[in-house]
Amino acid sequence: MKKIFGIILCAVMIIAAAVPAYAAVRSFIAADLVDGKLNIVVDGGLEKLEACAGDTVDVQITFKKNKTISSAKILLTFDKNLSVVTEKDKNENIVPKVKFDIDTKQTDGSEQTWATLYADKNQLLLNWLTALGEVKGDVVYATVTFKVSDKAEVGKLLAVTAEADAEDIYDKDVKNTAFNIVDGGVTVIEKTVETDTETDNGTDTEPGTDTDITTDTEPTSDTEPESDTEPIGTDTEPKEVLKGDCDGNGEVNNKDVVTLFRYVSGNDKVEDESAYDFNGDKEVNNKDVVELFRYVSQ
Ligand SMILES: [Ca+2]
Ligand SMILES: [Ca+2]
Repeated sequence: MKKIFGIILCAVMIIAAAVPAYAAVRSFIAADLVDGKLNIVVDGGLEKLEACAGDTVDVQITFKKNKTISSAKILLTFDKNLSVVTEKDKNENIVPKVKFDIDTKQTDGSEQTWATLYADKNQLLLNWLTALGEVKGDVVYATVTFKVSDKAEVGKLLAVTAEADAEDIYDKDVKNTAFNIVDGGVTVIEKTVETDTETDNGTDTEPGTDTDITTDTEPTSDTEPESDTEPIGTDTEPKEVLKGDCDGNGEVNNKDVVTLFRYVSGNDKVEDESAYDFNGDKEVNNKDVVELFRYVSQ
């Protein structure tokens, strides 16, 4: 019996040694899912996610109890002791290291993804939609790679919280999907190899900011790219606006879909968004992207 236990223990240790370098350790801590809703779960919320100061750690956002979903725009706010790792994309642009894992086998290739990092605000905006398809079942939405500050205090929970606007979480019929958010985060653990450098220099204290769980705030209003010009043409003369012609070249085509998608994902600034509200509900969001995409696909 003891021998079998020993073998199992060895196997567990071998598996543990085989996990990637960030060596996230997970153990069940709580369950906080709500029935009848899409549950947007940040790693560390249901299972403890642990990492050492100075390590990188992958934080997954998963959809649980998902019946069907076609759009999800999620704003993450993370503790100041966390920073999003960046990398170069194909065009040598520095981009946040985000992998949208959502099951593309279920969609028809019409998905769009975008991640915008607001490093000064410790926020990351993730946007995904599929214009024609849908994704069913429990899936990983995205994986974000964070670096834990070298000065992060052992034992501290570095919170990663999520927010979403009701208008951006919807199904194939562009009907809003009720959702519940389970916030998460990374718990800082002691390094296994002791060093003498662990002096408490007290520069990393963030009183109260790392445990705030905010799910009910309006994410879009404060995450819109700050333009220094009036965003809406309140003082402009009424002029003929071609709905959906987001790049203003007089035609409505795929390029406008891309322009609009980038805009709602926080990537671009725009002076006049009157052409962007394609469905005319006085808001510019993922629904306009979908409707515009369907329009140009006809
Ligand atoms: Ca155009
Ligand atoms: Ca609209």
